[in-house]
Amino acid sequence: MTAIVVLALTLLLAACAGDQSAMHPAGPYAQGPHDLIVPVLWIALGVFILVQGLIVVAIVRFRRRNEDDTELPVQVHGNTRLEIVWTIIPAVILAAIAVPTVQTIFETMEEPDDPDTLLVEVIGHRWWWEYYYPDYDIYTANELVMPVDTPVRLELTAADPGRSPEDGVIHSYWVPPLAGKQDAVPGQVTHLNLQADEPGTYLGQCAEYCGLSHVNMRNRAIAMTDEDFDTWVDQQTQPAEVPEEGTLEAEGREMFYGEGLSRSCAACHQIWEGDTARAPSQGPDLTHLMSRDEFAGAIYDLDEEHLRDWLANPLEMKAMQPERGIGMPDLNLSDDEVDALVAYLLTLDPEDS
Ligand code: HEC
Ligand SMILES: [Cu+2]
Repeated sequence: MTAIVVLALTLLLAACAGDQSAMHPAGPYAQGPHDLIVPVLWIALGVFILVQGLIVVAIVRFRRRNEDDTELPVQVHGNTRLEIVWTIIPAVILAAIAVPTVQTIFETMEEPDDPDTLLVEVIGHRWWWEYYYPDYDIYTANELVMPVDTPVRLELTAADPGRSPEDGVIHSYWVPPLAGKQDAVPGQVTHLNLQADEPGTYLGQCAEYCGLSHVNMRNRAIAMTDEDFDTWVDQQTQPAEVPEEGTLEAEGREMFYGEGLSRSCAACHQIWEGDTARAPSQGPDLTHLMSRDEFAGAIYDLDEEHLRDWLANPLEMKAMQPERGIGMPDLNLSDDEVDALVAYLLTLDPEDS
């Protein structure tokens, strides 16, 4: 018995650990909701103790003491004064909670008036997040890179069948330490404000069940100092470098564009080399892949070993449905092909150039 209680408590507390918790707000748009949750929890605890306490008192005091105990307690059914009291008290409590709640909703939804506000377009896909920074023409995936102490205004939507074969489903954007949740709906634009007070990495998770790999649809917000953010923008706006001819990397690049493969990677992924306009692609933009820390919906560390596994066996790495056009297909690559492709992908690091 004790073991079960300890286990349950541990699991319960584990849910509050780490930095994916709304109970550790790290910016004003999370602070507002947090400052509502805490007093409401205390009020709810008070109501819980009162109601449960009365039940216990009733059970003990009015229990049937023996076979002959037929005496009923005083009946209060239909007592007008009591009815009024226990209607008014909850009504007052709910009204008292509603006023600051509505106020907070308006405050957190309002377009920030800070002229430095960064606009980012977000598209929920099965099962990863795409980011587009219209001011800089930057495409990236799964990591929302943002400057610290500056409001970020997200314009959210979800992939719809018009653009890719994925059929449209609703996702929900949620980075608990920075803001509440907001649905991302195909064919519709919703908004969410975020802001981080301190540089750091804040964990998030898609919060609306969206199919097979919903659980593998994670996300991160990375808040940087203004200086680091400017450097990041500089790097991301550079085209990818083309590897020197005759190298393994160059061979990988050829394959990326379909040479010798059953399907070209470029059909679904963009690696922008500066000679065309940047455009959205069906899968994540890979131009500066290696500037990210993790991949595939932020579930794997982005390193050589995981990339190798991903290309060799994507369907074992993540539950996807390529037969329905969702996720990355298995292209049956040989070891040599994986070697060349991985060598090329590893060059996609703006810090090296
Ligand atoms: C039919 C479209 C399609 C093709 C073809 C395809 N991919 Fe993908 N790829 C995707 C999708 C969709 C994802 C995102 C899957 C997810 O995270 O759920 C992805 C993810 C990736 C990622 C991880 C990116 C990230 O930041 O999460 C890499 C790397 C990658 N693909 C490389 C390749 C390479 C190399 C090829 C060619 C050998 C290739 N892909 C072919 C659709 C495709
Ligand atoms: Cu989702």
